[in-house]
Parts: sequence; C-alpha cells; structure tokens
Amino acid sequence: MRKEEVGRYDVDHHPKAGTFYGDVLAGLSKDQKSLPAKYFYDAAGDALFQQIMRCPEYYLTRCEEEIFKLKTRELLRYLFKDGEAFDLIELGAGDASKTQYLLAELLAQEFPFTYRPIDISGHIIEQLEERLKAEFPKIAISSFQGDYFQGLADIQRTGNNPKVVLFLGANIGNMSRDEAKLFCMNMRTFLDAGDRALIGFDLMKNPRIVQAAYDDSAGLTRQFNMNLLHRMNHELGADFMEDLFEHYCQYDPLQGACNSYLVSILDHTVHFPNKDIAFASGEVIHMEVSQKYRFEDTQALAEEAGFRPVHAVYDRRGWFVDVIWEA
Ligand code: AVJ
Repeated sequence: MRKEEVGRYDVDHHPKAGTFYGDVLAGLSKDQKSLPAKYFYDAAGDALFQQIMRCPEYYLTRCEEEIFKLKTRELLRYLFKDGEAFDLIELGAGDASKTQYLLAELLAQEFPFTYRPIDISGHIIEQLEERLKAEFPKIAISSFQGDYFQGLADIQRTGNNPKVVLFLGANIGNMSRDEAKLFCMNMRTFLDAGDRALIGFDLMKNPRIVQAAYDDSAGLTRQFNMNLLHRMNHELGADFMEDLFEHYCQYDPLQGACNSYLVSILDHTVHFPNKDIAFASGEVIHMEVSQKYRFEDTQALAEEAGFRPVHAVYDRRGWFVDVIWEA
C-alpha cells in the first residue's frame, strides 16, 4: 500500500533540492517550518493571483499599471537609447499587462528591439507569445521558459545586443533584503556597462494599507496560501487538511516586511508517502515575505549590487516606485 502510493506519486526517497518535493520536505523539516513562495503558482495559484491583483485591497498592480500607462514616455526616455538595437528582457513576464504599454510605444516609435520574456510557466509563456503577436504583428519576440538566470545566460550566449531588463510587480519583494542583494548582484553579472534594469519596488506606507493588501476581505490571499496545501496533496500525495490551518499575516513597519503564515490549530501529523511531519497547536509555516522598501534603500541596493541609479518613477500617491539603474 505504502509502496503503491510512493509509485503513484513518483516520489523519490532522496528528493533533490530544486524539485517541488525536495524543497517542500526541506522546508517542512526545519525547526521553523517554511515553504518556498515560488510554488504558489500552479494553474490554480496563477488564477488566484490574477484575482488578488484585481481585489480592492491589493493596490500594487494598479499603482504600477498607472506608472506604465501614464508615464510611458518618461520610462522610455531613461531606458532606451535612440537608434541602437537592443534586447528587452522581462523576468517573470506573466501576462505582460504593464509591459504592453511600453511595447506599444516602442513599436509606434519604431525602436529596433527584441522582446525576450522569461517565465517559469510554459503555459503562461505560450499564451503571452500568441497574444502579443496578434496584438502587435510587427513585434520581434523570443521567449524563454525556465529560471530567470538560465534565461539570462541563454540570452548572453546567443547574442550581444545591449540589454534592458525588466523585473516588475514588486516580485523582488518575495526576497529578503539579503536575498534581493544577491539577486541584483547576480543579475549584474549578466549585464555589460551601460545596460539598464527597471525594477518595481513596493514602498513603505501606512501599515494598515499594507496589511489589508495581504489579508483581503474576500479571503483570496487565504485561498492562495491554502492552495499550496492542496497542491502538495495532489502532486505529492500529502494529506493536509485545510480546516486544521488558519491564514495569518503580519506587517512589521520597522522592517518593512509583511510575512504570511499558515498556523496549525491543533496538534496533528501530516503524512507524505514516505515522511511524516508533526505540527504542534499554534505552530506556523512561514509562507512568504513581501518586503517593502524606502526609496533610499533601493538606492543603497543599487550601489551594493554594482548599479548606478538613473531615474525613479512613482505613481501619483507615491506608494510604488519603478527605479531605473545602469550597469
Ligand atoms: C507576486 C510577490 C509581488 O508579494 O505582493 C500577493 C505575491 N502574495 N499576495 C506580493 C502575493 C500575496 C506578490 N508578488
């Protein structure tokens, strides 16, 4: 029986780091249990995140959309040099809902560029390519499905156009400050002097506003977190029970860190095909950090990672910033 289950879920007895099972077991075996936020995004997670982005409390997407829609030319002016061919690379392109404003303007002004979206989801990449080709028949697009740095390495190997790298949506917020620094340093190694990066940061603001964005009244963020439990049940043969966990999120305005957790409400044990995980009543799984920054923090980060801050574009409320850095 046990063996059959293991077979059914194709579960390795020594799961490797970097695989869903390996990363999940490593995270749940630590004293302080945690799960990597990147595993939120299966098909159901993608759909829930789409809903979160449209819910009234989640201001981030609307702020950055406003910047891309109303300040397209300002972005263009600081990102691109006239006349020279370049690669416009986007890390975690998703549906490119903000980038499309930039693409439309670049095409209208006949900039010679290739759009190179990178996304971990093959499904998302295919849809995006199809949609953009329909919408912008003249676009040169070459997408990469996989890890950001694999994608950057691939682009570096196959061409030597100047690069502009987009990393939008406060995706950098899913890293701790230290991780963000390593990430930016790593990104810098794929760039040449003069290449540019545009990064979206969510800024520190009234703690109630931040807190509400990650604890929406419709319970979408709660479902988004619970979805990872369901995903472990479906894909790894675990037996998490949603009713035994509560969603809890807490914004710390001193650190600018919004942390979300699932709290076990009883002593109980969750079974994977070849591993048991014990939960104490009140014990938490750390699910995600959404790090908020001061503008000055982003400038320090640029310098630490080997970039020169060039320009910054804010939404009208000053809640969000897209910074432009030069390598
Ligand atoms: C995709 C990382 C930008 O942290 O704001 C939204 C993910 N998690 N609600 C964020 C998320 C819960 C989101 N990022």
